[in-house]
Amino acid sequence: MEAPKEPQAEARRAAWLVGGFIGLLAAAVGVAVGELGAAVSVELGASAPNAPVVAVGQWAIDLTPAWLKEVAIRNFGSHDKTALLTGVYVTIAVVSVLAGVLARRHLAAATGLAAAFGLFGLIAALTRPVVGFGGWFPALLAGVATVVVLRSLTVWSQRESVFGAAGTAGAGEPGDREPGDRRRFLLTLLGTGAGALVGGFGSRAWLDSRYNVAPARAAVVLPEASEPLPALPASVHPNVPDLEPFFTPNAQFYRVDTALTVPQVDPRKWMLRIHGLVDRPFEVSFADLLRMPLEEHDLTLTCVSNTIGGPYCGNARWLGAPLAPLLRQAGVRAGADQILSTSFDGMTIGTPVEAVLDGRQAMLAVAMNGQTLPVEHGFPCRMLVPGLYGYVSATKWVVDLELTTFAKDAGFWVGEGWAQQAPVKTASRIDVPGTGASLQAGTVVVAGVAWATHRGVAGVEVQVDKGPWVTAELAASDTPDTWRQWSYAWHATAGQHTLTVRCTDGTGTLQTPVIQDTLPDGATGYHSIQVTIG
Ligand SMILES: Nc1nc2c(c(=O)[nH]1)N[C@H]1C(S)=C(S)[C@@H](COP(=O)(O)O)O[C@H]1N2
Ligand SMILES: [Mo]
Repeated sequence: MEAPKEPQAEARRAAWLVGGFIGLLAAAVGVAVGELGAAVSVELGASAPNAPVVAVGQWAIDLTPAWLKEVAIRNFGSHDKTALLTGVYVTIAVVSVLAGVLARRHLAAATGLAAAFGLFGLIAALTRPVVGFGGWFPALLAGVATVVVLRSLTVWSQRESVFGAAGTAGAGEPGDREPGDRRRFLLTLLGTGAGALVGGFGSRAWLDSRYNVAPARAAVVLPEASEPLPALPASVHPNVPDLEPFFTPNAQFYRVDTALTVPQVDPRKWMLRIHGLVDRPFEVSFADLLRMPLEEHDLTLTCVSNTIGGPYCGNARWLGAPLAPLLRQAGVRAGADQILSTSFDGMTIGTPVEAVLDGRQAMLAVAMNGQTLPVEHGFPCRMLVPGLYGYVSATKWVVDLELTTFAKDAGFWVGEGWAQQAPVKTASRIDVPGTGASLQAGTVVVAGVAWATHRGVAGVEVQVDKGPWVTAELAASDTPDTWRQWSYAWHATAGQHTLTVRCTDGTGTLQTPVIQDTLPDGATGYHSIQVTIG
């Protein structure tokens, strides 16, 4: 009774092994052909090529509910995109192994599964905000390639001469089959795998080099501002070790967006359209923009997803064209209460017209801290409006400004449950020492930043345990649109201590202690840290 089981079990194992491997191989070919398709579509002139894997990942981002996106941003930080793509690849691998095994018994069903997966990629590509040849063509190609490889390798592997009709691989009698046929089959598997690797990575590399605006960005000659700002006095920064600089270096500046791959916008083709409820719609090219009188402005940018004490806040010196004169040139009609901006990658952001026209320095920025706008931060051009969270004002890779009404369409984030109007809330943060630090008794310098963008910061106070609030020393103020750094020399005594910070904005309003989550319009509450003094 026992003996016949053995070959059967072995056959099953072989079926899983061979089937699973064929499935994986078919998927690898599909992914590689998708990359190749994206590369070819760029050569054929597509402006927004999207390998199907990226389209699926991007689609997943768009489908993710706001709260989950929040969790992802918090837990993965800027690695969220890598994590997501890894998830897509792992899913593809698992499904393809299953399809490969299934194919050995039910080829039609497995074909259906592979086709459905390909269709999924196609739908993901077709529902992107920017749909074009570069989206559907690679997905279609990938789906077809997967199905063809899965079917042909499965059928071939089941030939008597390769692994036998029932998939009985292994030790069989050598006389049964032609060893040459099996060798040819194994070589084909190997060749297909190698081809997928070389083709996939090669296409990706080709795509990255062809579809890459780094050289165009490097070639931009930035004009001077009409009235360049002076260098700031050293007194804007308390000289405390480990406290970040007053201006956040571009490489350290936080990044929050829904773009899985950084949009590559060719400045020679870039056009900004200003239209909608205006008397005189017009378009500006990048060259036009650089010829306008540009201004410099120091501005702190914050994300509504920033939790209390969180890192999604940065300060930079921006250079750009003031936005208000452009709106006046277009002639905003009565009733238009919103600028609905659209980015190259299809993001829509709604900004109150009033905020842009009330005298604050809203701008179309082209440079950040003296460098051409980094690609991740919106090259060639992004919008900035002092005093508003990024999701209602700071459109990166902006290509379109439509004057409209909030009642008609309030843009992407509002559809996700975030508030329509979102002025930056007053916040303060202890950066030094870090929470959990162990320090010596004596003078401990506590320092950090506080912001109440566009209202300015008038005071910062620190509290030790349940003690009285004591005034911290404020560094010099730049403008009300920037954060303000502060420090406090604390006479630390032995034991565990909690330090808390709060600030008062330029209108004299104290930061609220009420704890509120980031959804729907920004977190509130005081930031605290714990330290041990020895
Ligand atoms: N095109 C585009 N622009 C965008 C976003 C986006 O997802 N896509 N995110 C916005 C949000 S939520 C913020 S906080 C800022 C962040 O800008 P940064 O990445 O340069 O720091 O960009 C805004 N502009
Ligand atoms: Mo944001």
